[in-house]
Amino acid sequence: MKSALILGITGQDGSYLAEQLLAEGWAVHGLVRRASMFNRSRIEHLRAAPAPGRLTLHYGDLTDVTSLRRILEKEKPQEIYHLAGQSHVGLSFEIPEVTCEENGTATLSLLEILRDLGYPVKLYHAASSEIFGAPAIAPQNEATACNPVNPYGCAKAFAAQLCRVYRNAYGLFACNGIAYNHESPRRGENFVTRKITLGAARIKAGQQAEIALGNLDARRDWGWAPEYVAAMRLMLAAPAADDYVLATGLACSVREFAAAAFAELDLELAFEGQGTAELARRKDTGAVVLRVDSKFHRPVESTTLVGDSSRAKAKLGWAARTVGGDVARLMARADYAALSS
Ligand code: F7E
Repeated sequence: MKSALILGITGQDGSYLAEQLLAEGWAVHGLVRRASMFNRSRIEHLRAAPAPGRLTLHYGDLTDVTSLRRILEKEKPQEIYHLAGQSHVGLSFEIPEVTCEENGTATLSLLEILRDLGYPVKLYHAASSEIFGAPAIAPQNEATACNPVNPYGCAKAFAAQLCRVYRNAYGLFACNGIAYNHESPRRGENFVTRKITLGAARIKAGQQAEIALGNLDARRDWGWAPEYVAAMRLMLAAPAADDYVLATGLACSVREFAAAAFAELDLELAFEGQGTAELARRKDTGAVVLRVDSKFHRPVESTTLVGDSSRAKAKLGWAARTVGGDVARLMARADYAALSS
């Protein structure tokens, strides 16, 4: 039986990936942190239902190198998907050291383990569009220079470059998925898309009165997470290891994303900062006001992040199909359906 290890199995991408691998009969191993409260809601259904493959969870931690080495030596997975770490860009300004330890140094430790492993293994590393930060060109591709503007982007750039070094120096099959934002109803609630769609669903259900956000004009290239997870698998199935930009190629603003989500639930939306007369008119018609709170602003904002996935299209036959507003509509519908069931 083929087997894979997923670091970050309890996250959005890890849970979709585990589903896909188990459905194809793979044995799946996942690393989980011990915590006083379980954080396994995204994979609970996989643990409960008998899967065609086999799911085994191991206690461990990305920063506990010895435990990671033991799991790898014992289970000998053919594929490793490294999706774990501190994933919140805004928070990386508050906890830069943990962010760099988990996203940077821990990746180096993993590469060192793989270098000594003694059997061939394939590694997918979840790099990020944040390595480009404030890029000189748009759209970005695999050759675009790194220019991170936050601790998260710095750590990801460090780790992505080390994957390239280990690929070139030791022939390790290590791939970087330079993924742009990818979302789903399993997205954490402190990312802007989910904050919006869950907020809209709760407002519709009468459980919440308003949503407070940060920079409404920030633009992101938003895609659909299960499609990005499929790309990870294609990267490891390719004849040679390489880096790939995974993106839709289209960006929309937070404001536009919110408008699409609210319209999907037939809610009228008014933006704070809209001309006073227009705001008053909209409030009179019962529109929900989207408030701006400076506590959600970042010290520096990444700019013009939009990706060119031509290489993934040419070499893997992969292209994103679900884009921006479609993502907002799917998420809003799913969040409302879950609340009303
Ligand atoms: O912010 C703006 C915020 O936190 C998106 C991670 O998966 O994608 C993700 O990072 C934009 C930013 O995602 C709020 O300033 C406005 O411009 O949802 P986000 P992110 O920072 O783009 C990349 C590719 C990754 O690799 C990361 O791991 O939305 N924004 N108002 C807000 N953002 C948040 N979180 N909350 C707000 O209230």
